Amino acid sequence: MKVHRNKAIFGHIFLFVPEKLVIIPTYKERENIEKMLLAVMALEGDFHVLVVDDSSPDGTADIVKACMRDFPERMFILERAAKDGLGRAYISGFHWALDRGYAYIFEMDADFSHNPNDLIALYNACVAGADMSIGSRYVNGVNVVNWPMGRVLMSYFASVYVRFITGLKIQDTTAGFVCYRYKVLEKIPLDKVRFKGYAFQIEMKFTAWKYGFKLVEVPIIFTDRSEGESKMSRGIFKEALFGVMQIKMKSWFRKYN
Ligand SMILES: Nc1nc2c(ncn2[C@@H]2O[C@H](COP(=O)(O)OP(=O)(O)OP(=O)(O)O)[C@@H](O)[C@H]2O)c(=O)[nH]1
Ligand SMILES: [Mg+2]
Repeated sequence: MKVHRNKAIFGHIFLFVPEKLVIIPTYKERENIEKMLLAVMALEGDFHVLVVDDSSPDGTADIVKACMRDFPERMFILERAAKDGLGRAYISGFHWALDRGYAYIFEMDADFSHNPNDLIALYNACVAGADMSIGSRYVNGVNVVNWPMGRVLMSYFASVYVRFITGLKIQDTTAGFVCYRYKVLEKIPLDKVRFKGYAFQIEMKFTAWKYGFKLVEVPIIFTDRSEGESKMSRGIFKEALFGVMQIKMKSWFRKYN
């Protein structure tokens, strides 16, 4: 059942339609997920969580389901049959969130690179007028902890490159810590989004910007994962490198209205 936002606003008053949903995609996050879920549950402001797990072979989903017993109204899981990339996981999560009428929909990694306490700052930025707020590593210098210098430089210059090609006026174009207002995800044709990794993050920001939505960066400190293994791959990097040009070229033939 699709709950339209105007109905949802009505619902806030009469039916208590929930407001904030944090989507956390997981693949093999056994070491992190329980701690992360509890950190979000402990925040002020009744955040809900949807974990989108791609059948992690390490039992991540079982840990989530055990936690869900303690928070049946605020914690949910969407299980997908196979590992299919973070972009696709988010798209399924977005549909789930739109169907339920959440007003603010967040993206966040499971590995504590994003500090769950910063969800509140992202939320506040949207309440203050942003349509999409972005937890940004590069808005006040470079705020990345524990990444090797090579990876910091690569990520920083990737952002410079993306700005150059796309014209997007965002410092951290590949950021994956985001809050969308409902209307942004409702507007973007989600089934046309086809990238899976960093290019997915770029495409979402670029498309939101092209539709005229207001993007605001919120400074955050990003910390490298200390538990679990990295899923960063050459494929994801290549997708971003060439994907940016595709995103730009496709925009010449696309109408944003
Ligand atoms: N559902 C799903 N989640 C994924 C997939 N790939 C990565 N993730 C999750 O997406 C988030 C970001 O992935 P990371 O592996 O942390 O990627 P990264 O931050 O670029 O690199 P590292 O922190 O070095 O691993 C984490 O919560 C992952 O568990 C996937 O194919 N499917
Ligand atoms: Mg990570």
